[in-house]
Amino acid sequence: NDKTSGSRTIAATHPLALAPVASPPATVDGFVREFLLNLNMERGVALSSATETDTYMALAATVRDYLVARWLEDQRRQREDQRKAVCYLSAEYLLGRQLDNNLLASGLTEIATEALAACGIDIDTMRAHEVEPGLGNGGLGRLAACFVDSLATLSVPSIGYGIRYEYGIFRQVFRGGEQIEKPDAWLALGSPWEFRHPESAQTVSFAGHTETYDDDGVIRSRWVPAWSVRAVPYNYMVPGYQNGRVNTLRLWSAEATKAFDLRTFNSGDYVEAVRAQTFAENISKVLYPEDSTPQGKELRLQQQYFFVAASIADYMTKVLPEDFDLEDLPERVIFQLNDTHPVIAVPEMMRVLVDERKLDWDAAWAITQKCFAYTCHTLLPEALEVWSVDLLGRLLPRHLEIIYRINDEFLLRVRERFGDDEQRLRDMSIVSEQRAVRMAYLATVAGSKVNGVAELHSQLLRERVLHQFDEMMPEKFTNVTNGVTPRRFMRLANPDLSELITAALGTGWLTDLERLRELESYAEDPDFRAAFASVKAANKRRLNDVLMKRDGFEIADDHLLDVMVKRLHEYKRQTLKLLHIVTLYERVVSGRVAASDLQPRTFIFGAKAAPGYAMAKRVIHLINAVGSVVNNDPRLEGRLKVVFPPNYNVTLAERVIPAADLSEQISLAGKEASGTGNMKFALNGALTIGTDDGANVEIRELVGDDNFFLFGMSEPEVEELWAAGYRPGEFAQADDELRRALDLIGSGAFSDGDRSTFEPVVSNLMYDDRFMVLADYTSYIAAQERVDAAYADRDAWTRSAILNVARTGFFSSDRSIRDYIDRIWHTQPAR
Ligand code: CJB
Repeated sequence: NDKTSGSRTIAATHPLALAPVASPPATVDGFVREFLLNLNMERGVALSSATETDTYMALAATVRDYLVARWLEDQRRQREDQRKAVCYLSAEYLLGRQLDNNLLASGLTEIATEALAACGIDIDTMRAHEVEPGLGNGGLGRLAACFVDSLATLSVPSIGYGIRYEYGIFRQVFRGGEQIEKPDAWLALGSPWEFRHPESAQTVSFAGHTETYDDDGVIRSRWVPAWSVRAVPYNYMVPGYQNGRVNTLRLWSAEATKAFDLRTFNSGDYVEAVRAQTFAENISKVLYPEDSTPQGKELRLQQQYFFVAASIADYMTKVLPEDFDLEDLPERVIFQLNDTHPVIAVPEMMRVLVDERKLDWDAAWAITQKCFAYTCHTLLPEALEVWSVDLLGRLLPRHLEIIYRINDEFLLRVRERFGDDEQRLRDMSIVSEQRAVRMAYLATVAGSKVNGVAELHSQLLRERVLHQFDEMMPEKFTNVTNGVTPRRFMRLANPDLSELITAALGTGWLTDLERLRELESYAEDPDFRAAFASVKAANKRRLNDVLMKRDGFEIADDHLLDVMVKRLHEYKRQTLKLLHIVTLYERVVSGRVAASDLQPRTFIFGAKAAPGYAMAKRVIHLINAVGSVVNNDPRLEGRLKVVFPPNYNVTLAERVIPAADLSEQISLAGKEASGTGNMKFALNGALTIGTDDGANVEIRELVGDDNFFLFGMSEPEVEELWAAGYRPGEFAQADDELRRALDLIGSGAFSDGDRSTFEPVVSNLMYDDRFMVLADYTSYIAAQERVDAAYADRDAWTRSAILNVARTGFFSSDRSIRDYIDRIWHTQPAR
């Protein structure tokens, strides 16, 4: 290029430019040198005066330095090879801490440990220093984080797109046993893992109006927006597990556009100019803390459109080559919609193709339909997102027009196929009679595939929620059962178990988790069982140390550790667990059972409630209230203990799960789409007590009935009881102990005699009980008695625990990603 200046030509042929950077030598000395360089040059401090934050930041920068060369190389290759890529669109990524994961992935853990020790630094203090990025609510966000790990580990060309919330999921504290939400200022000290790229910002517009114009004889529509913001990308490296692959997670942050600022500033209104900036920045300010219950708030729609519009623009203008023939787009990319949150991407893609790239509608629609696929994560009707036509029309007028046209054409096809069945047309319409856009329907109509997240869930999606769509286009529907990354949830969370497994099976199982099957024979080996049991015991002590330090809770060695950690939601039925605890308590205080006859148990809860979800918050209060009575009543002789550490998050999960004996997965059948905590517990050798719901079904099939405590109604039984007319009071009448437990709560026994505090919980169960807690109570208590009996034979229990590990390798997120590739994406691994 003759415009290139002389110096630029030299720079372009410089060895460093050709082979971007060389990683520092992977030796202790090399690491020390790089670390000290970072400490001096990036933090501007000497080792002797460095704070913990300084050393943590320098350490993170050092790990980054080892990964960057691979990252740049992978990007270069992808540009060269242009393989079909996955763009994973997700409003949430619940990443958890990065340091340890990135050390493990790059194979640097030991070197870094030694190098830091040589500098007089204990690497564990560095681990503890990291604030986890909590950019998600629960299962859905954590699944996205597991998936980007597996995508990198399987070398799938892919980009994860999302939002860089300035405040992630709120920090939970308890005051008087009640939940108080505090802002999660995870960026207060800055994140060492991100690369900000203001020069690659995209402009995202909102509101305004649409108009038609004559484009050389063709009448076209265009959008004349009223305001816009800048979407600034922050790139995060996502290293595969020891495979040299580094993928990208690109999270968008909202900033004011210059134009916006200047215009107001020139008008002389300084205050207004600053207000504009605040307004723009609000878009990525905070993660909505609602889980499974969308609120239909305008800012939320702004967030959704903000990140998908930026992501599509990024892909189309920065990732795709300039001269790319858009007809070939489906061979080059698939956008996976993680639930309905990013579904506005569908009309956005149509707008880009039709209005901006000037394709005709049919061609654009054919491309769009092949470029999207949709994952549904729920069955709860109230969780299916809808946006009012009014709001959409105000915020995204052109998109609303496009949605109407998509709907018109779709309904024509329905009519062609099923005739003038007006009821069916109303039922299947993307725009409901309440003038709301049903995003799940839009995604189903637009997507090449629609998947549920466990076998039962996918089946119920087809039979119930999207039944008429399944009738019309059955080929679209498929299942991909969720999975979890064994790197974080086994290797990092449970190093002792990992070592024991490696000693038995050799290496390789972490990326081929079905190999855990080979442990089956070890379950029959008494020495292995003893070793396994001592790993579990050590994990309990480790948890004890963490909880003692964190919250002052003690975990007794000889207690069965019974764990229920997940979001607080009525359908998950934390109240059923509470009724069990209250029943055990009531048996003793009423004198019907001697405390000495109780199997000692510690119940651990972890749960955040959406701040606006009053019943959920009351249940949190009740758990704490029951805990403070049970834990302090001498009549129990310390044999029951309720522990509810506040602010359950990924970091705490990594400590709790490996220590658990019993995993509580007790949702009403047909309500939990999959669950992923259930998989993490089984893989770490906890036995499950659970209903036939979500992925529990598949866990039980794999581990066998002897190694799983099943209870409760099946999904068809639930339906049958509803149809017959469910009256919870009848179940209370029929079970004396259930009535006693409810009465005890209602009597104020856990609220200093005040009957009103928990009355709403009790009357909700007695007179409404949407999730049929009372109907499943008797069966649950019986199953818990089977648990006690089984735990009495500790060696047999350990054998079952080993079989749980051995038989649940299926639940690796690597397998999930392979299923996505085979059933939905049809992509090839990178070179
Ligand atoms: N899920 O975490 C959420 N948030 C939602 O808004 C809807 C569903 C959960 O997704 C997980 C991952 O697929 C599932 O395992 C879980 O059952 C579901 O509740």
